[in-house]
Amino acid sequence: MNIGVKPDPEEVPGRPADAKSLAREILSALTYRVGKDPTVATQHDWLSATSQVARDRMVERWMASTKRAYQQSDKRAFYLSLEFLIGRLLIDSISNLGLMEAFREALSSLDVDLDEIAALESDAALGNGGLGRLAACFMESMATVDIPAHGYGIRYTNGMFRQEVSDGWQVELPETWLSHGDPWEFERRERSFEIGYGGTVELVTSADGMEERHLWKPQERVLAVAYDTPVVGWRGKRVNTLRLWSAMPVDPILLDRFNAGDHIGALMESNKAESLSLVLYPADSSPAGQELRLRQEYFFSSASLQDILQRHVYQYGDLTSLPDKAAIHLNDTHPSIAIAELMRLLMDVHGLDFETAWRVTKGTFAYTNHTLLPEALESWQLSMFEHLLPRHMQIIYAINAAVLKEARGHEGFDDQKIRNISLIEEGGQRRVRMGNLAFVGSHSVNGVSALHTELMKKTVFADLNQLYPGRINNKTNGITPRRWLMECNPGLFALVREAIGDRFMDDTEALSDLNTHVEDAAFREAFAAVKRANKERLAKMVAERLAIRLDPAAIFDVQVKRIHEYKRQLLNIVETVALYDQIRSHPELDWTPRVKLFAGKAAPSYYNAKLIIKLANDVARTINRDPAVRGLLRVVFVPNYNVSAAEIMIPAADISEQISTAGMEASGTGNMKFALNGAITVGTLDGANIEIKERVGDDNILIFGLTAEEVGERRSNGYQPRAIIEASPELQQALSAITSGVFSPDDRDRYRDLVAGLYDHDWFMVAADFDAYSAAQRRVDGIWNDRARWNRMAIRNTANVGWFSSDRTIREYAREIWNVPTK
Ligand code: 26V
Repeated sequence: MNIGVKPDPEEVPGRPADAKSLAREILSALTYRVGKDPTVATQHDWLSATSQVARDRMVERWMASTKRAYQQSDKRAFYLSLEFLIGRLLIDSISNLGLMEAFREALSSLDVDLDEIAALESDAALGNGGLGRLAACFMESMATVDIPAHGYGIRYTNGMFRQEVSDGWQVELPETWLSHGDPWEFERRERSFEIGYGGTVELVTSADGMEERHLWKPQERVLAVAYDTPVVGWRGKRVNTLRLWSAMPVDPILLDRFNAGDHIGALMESNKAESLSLVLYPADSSPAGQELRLRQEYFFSSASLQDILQRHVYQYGDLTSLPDKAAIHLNDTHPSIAIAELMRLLMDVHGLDFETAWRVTKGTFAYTNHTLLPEALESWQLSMFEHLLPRHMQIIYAINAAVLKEARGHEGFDDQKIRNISLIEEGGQRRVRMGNLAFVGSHSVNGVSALHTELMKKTVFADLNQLYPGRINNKTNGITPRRWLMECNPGLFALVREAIGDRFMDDTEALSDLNTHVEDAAFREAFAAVKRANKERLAKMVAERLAIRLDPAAIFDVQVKRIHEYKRQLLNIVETVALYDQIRSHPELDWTPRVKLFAGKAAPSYYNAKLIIKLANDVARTINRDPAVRGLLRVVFVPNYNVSAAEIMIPAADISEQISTAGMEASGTGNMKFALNGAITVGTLDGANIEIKERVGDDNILIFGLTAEEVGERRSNGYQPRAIIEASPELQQALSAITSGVFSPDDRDRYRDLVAGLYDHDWFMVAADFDAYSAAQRRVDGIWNDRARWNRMAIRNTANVGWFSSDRTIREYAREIWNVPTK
C-alpha cells in the first residue's frame, strides 16, 4: 500500500515529518502517554501511541484554521446531524496529512505493521446508514474545500449495534466503541451548556414596565459537555471541528440528597441525565415516537445553538447579523427543533421581537430532506411535546399562526391546503410536524438527487412548494474520494496515478482521463488484476470469518446496505433461488459462476427485515452445501456490515446491486462508491442511479424495471401481483420453493406470510420487476464472458463518476445555500 503523497510545503511550520522523527515520537508516546515499554506493548498500545502522534500532527493546523476564521471574520457553516458514521480514522488522517509512507516506515523500524494496528481501531459508528455516512463525507469535504465548518452531534456511548448472526437470525449486541478510549477526541469540560426540560412558562415585565418577556422555568436540567474531534481535509490544508455533546448531570451527586442518606436516589438522577447520550436509535425509518428521542434532539440542538450564539455575540456583538456570519444546516428533521430554540433564544434571552427573530431564523437555517417514506417523517404527539418543551410549543403555535395567515391571503389556498401546510396535524391525536417546521423555518430546502427533489415538489411538500416557490432545490449527494478510492482501494489508486498522473487527486472529475486508456489491452488487464486482488482480499476475510471458500474467478455480485423492504434484498434473494433452480434443472448449460454477497443491518423492531436476513442465511446454507451447484453459485451473508466492512467489500465487487423500487431511494451513496471502484451497476431508475447512468452512459450500466412514474400508475390502477406471478414460471417456482419450506425444513411455515405478502399486495413491486431483473442478470453473464467488454465497462465507470465527489456537492451547498466561499 503506497499513498506517496507529499505534505503541502506551504504554511504551518510543521514538526519534522521524516520516519525517524516519527519513530522517536511514537516511542515516546508509548512510554509517556500509554505508559508501556516496547517489550511488553500490545498491538493496541502501539495503535494508541501512533494515533496520538498522528493527532499531534493535526493540532497546529487546527489552531491555524481556527485563528484564520476568526481573524478574517469568515462566515461559518454549522452542520447539525444526529448521526456521523465516521468509521476508523487513523489511515484517513495520516493519508490526508500526506504522512502515510513516513508512518509506515517509522512503525516498521519499530517492528510494527501499520495495516495490522490500523485494523484494530474500532469503527466510530455513530449513525445508521446513508444519512450518517453522508455527514461524515461532508465533514471531510468541508475541510478539503476550505470552508470554516463545525459539525455538531451527540457523542453516543453506544453506537450502532454490533450484529451477530446466530442460526441465521440477526442478534443485536451493544457496540462499546469507547472501550479503549477514543484517541481522536479532546474533552472540553469548560465548554458546557445547560439544557432544560419540562416546567412552566411565565410572562415577566421589565422593571420599567416597558417590556414583556417569556421566562421558561424548566423542571429538569442537564449539562451538555463538548468533545472535539479534529477533521483534517485532503492535503491537510484545513482542520475543522466535529463537536459532539455528552450529557452529564448538572449536579453530579446531588449532595443534599446524598447527605440525607438517599444514596441511591441521588445517583439515579445522574444516570437519568447520562441516558441522553447513552445510545443511538438504531432505526432508520418509522420513528419510535419515544420521548427519549425528542430529548436527544433537543439536547444537541440547544447545546449547539447556545455554542453558536455565544461565539457570534463574542465576535460580533449583535445577533441580527447572524445570517451573514452563520449558515446552520439541518441534516433531516432530526435537529429541526433548533428552529424553535433559536426563536426562543433570540426573543426570550436576547430580547428580539418576533418578526426580527423570524427573519434572522429563516436567514440562518437550511434543511435537507433525505426520505419520502411517509412513515419516516417525524412528528410528535402534541401533549408530550408540550409537556417536555412548553415554551417551544408556544413558539411553534406563533410560527404556525404567521404562516397560515400568509397562506390565507394566497390565491388557491383552500382549507385542505391549509391543513396540509399546518405545523399541527389535526384529528384524533394532534401532532407536531417536524418536516413542515423545518420547511417554513429555512430559506432553503433541498433534496439529495434530481428525481428525489422533483418528487418532493410533487408529493410531501407540494403545498409548501406552492406557498414558497423556489425554496426547494437539489443537491445530488456525493462521497469522499479519499476514503472511497484512495484509502480503500490502494491498488486502483496506484494504477490510476500511473496511467493519468496526479491531477485527479485534487479534481476527481479528472478521472475522465482514464477514458483514453479503455482501448489499451494492457491497461485493461492491469485494471482487472487490481479487481482480482481486491476479490482475493475479500475472499480471505470471508474464509477467516465465516469459513466459506469463495472463488475469486466468479462474478462477485454485492448488495450491501440497510435491510429494508423498499431496497428489495428480497428481489435479489428470490432471483438467486430462481437461478439455483435453473442450474439444477439444466446442468448441461454453460453457467457463469457467481457469488452473491449480502450484508446489512435490520432495525431491531423491523420484523420483515429481520426475516429477510434469516431467508438470505437459509438460502445460503442450502445452496452452499448442494453439490449440484458447487463452483457455480455461492451465497454469503456477511455479518456486522459497517464502514470498515464496506471498505473491503466495495472494491471487490464486480456487480453493484441498486435495485430499490423506483421512487423510493432518495439518492443512495453506495451506488457511487461501487461505480468509482469499477463495479457495474444493476439498478432501477431510482435516486442517483439515474444520474450515474447519465454520466457512465447507457452502455455501461444495466438498468431494468419500472420507472417511478410507472410504479405510481400501477399503484393507483389496482396492481395485481398474483396475475404477474402466475404468468412467470421462474418466479412462481422460486416463490413456491420458499413457501414450501425447501430452505426452512425446520420450520416450513417460516416464510409463508412473507411470500403471501407478495401475492397479496406486493407494495414494493418485486413481482412486477422480477422478469426484467432476471433478464438483466443473464445479460451480466453474457457480458462477463466477453472479458474485454466487461473491463471496458468497468473502467468507464471509474472514469466517469468523479462528479459524485462530495467536494462537488459541498461546493454547491456553499455557493447556492450557505453563501460561503470555497477553494
Ligand atoms: C430516520 C429516522 C426516523 C426516526 C427513527 C430514527 C431515524 C434515523 C434516521 C432516519 C433517516 C432516514 C433517512 C435516510 O437515511 N435517508 C437516506 O439518506 C441518504 C443520504 O441522503 C440517501 O442516500 C438514501 O437514499 C436515504 O435513504
